[in-house]
Amino acid sequence: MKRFLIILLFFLLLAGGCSKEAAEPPQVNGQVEADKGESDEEASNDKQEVIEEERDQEPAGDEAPVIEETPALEESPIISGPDTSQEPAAEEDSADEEAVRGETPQEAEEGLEDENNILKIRGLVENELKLSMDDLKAMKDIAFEADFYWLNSYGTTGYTHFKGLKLWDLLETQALIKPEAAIVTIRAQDGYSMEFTPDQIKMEYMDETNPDNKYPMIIAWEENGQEYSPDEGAPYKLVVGQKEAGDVNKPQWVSNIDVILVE
Ligand SMILES: Nc1nc2c(c(=O)[nH]1)N[C@H]1C(S)=C(S)[C@@H](COP(=O)(O)O)O[C@H]1N2
Ligand SMILES: [Mo]
Repeated sequence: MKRFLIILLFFLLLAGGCSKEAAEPPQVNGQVEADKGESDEEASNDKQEVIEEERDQEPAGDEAPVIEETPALEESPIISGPDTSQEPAAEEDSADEEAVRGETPQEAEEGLEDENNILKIRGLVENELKLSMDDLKAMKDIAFEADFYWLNSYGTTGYTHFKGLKLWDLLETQALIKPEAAIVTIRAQDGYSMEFTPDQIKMEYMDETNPDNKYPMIIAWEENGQEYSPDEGAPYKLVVGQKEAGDVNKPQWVSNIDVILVE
């Protein structure tokens, strides 16, 4: 009997070893990411690329160096896809975050109102701001309007006309950004976010088809002559040109901005 059991065990081990080998295919750098349902096929595909870029810490441009240990240095913004760790339930979730970010009781109270159409600027600034679209429109001296060229990760290109405000001027002259500020996170209502250093916000961007043109990074409220409708989320979009020819800039455009957080 004992002998029989030993033989049985032996065969079981043998069988187990084989099936394990068969069950584990070679590693193919698992790149199956859930498609979060963008309307066009191309967009959902390049969102996948964005997620991969984040995983690899690889900048979007061809020539930019791979940044391994230290994200958020000069060259490339940190691209993050929708942050699924912050799900579920957007509303409860933002309440949580506000608690974490240490708002005053008064602000927490205000959080009960519908602030969906309000652009918030918080963190390392002298003036934390809550701006309506009318507030933005009134800041005529820092307004900017132009056709912005875009390139996405599929190589599709185009121009979109935007009207908005120069983000650096907004931070510097209205929010009064503090000198120790190191990272500015532009976060959308769906959790999509981009981080930039102050220098990346301050710098001028270009357009590979009009290399002499200079574009500031802007917060737009109007696209191709139409104001964003608050029914479709917070009516503000971050728009940025290219750092250099080939720079894949479109994924950096953050729609439906909820908050600009300075840290
Ligand atoms: N809030 C938010 N902004 C976003 C995204 C997103 O998923 N959520 N996707 C980005 C990507 S990958 C692209 S290509 C562009 C698409 O811009 P469009 O929606 O105007 O075509 O938006 C970017 N901004
Ligand atoms: Mo995209």
